[in-house]
Amino acid sequence: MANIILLGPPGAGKGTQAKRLVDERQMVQLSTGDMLREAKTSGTEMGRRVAEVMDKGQLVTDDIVIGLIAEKLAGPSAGGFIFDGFPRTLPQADALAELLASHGQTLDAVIELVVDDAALVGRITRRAEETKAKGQPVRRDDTPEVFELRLREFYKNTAPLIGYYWAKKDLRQVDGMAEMDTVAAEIAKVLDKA
Ligand code: B4P
Repeated sequence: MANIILLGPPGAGKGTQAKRLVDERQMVQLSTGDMLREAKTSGTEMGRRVAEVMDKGQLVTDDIVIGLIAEKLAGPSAGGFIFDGFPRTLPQADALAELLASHGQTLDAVIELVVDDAALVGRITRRAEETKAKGQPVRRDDTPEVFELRLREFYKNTAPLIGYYWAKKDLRQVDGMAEMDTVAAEIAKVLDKA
């Protein structure tokens, strides 16, 4: 059993790889993006505030996101937790360390998916086009304009976590530019050593 973080810019493939780990290793995916999208549709005051922030490409406040994760950590962890899109700020990283310790758990690896900016924009544009072609609602933050802001938030608030986990010797880098199966195989190698 291993608890891991998938770290990387928006569109790096965190959600894509987390879903494979759920199927292949019975791990539990904790995606703050999915939790927040669910909150958006809840019709509550919190959901309305979350929608406003996400649709502008900004980060939701730490207290809301940490609260969502704290609730899930009390549940079953099966093959281990995959933190997908969490933490995204240094206070979130500190909160995660405390939460794991309070449940007698450890963090086994932080996997950074490395993808260049041009490829990220291409993926998000493609996702929006494919979703539209299927007649499904397109994510409001999957426009080139909002994506630009999400990327800026990443470099400002989330990229410092790379150095933070590097210093703790937890960071493992995986080439996220490769095909999905190749990325999955590289992640599997990290997990097998964790
Ligand atoms: P998220 O839901 O986490 O989403 P994401 O950044 O878009 O990306 P992900 O990396 O999961 O990309 P995916 O696999 O889908 O965040 C959305 C928003 O929620 C944030 O902007 C923020 O507002 C809020 N939020 C979430 N967590 C928060 C937190 N902790 N604190 C504060 N706010 C928070 O892949 C994208 C596309 O690429 C897909 O179409 C996929 O098919 C394709 N793809 C994936 N891997 C590929 C590969 N190897 N090659 C080619 N294409 C690939």
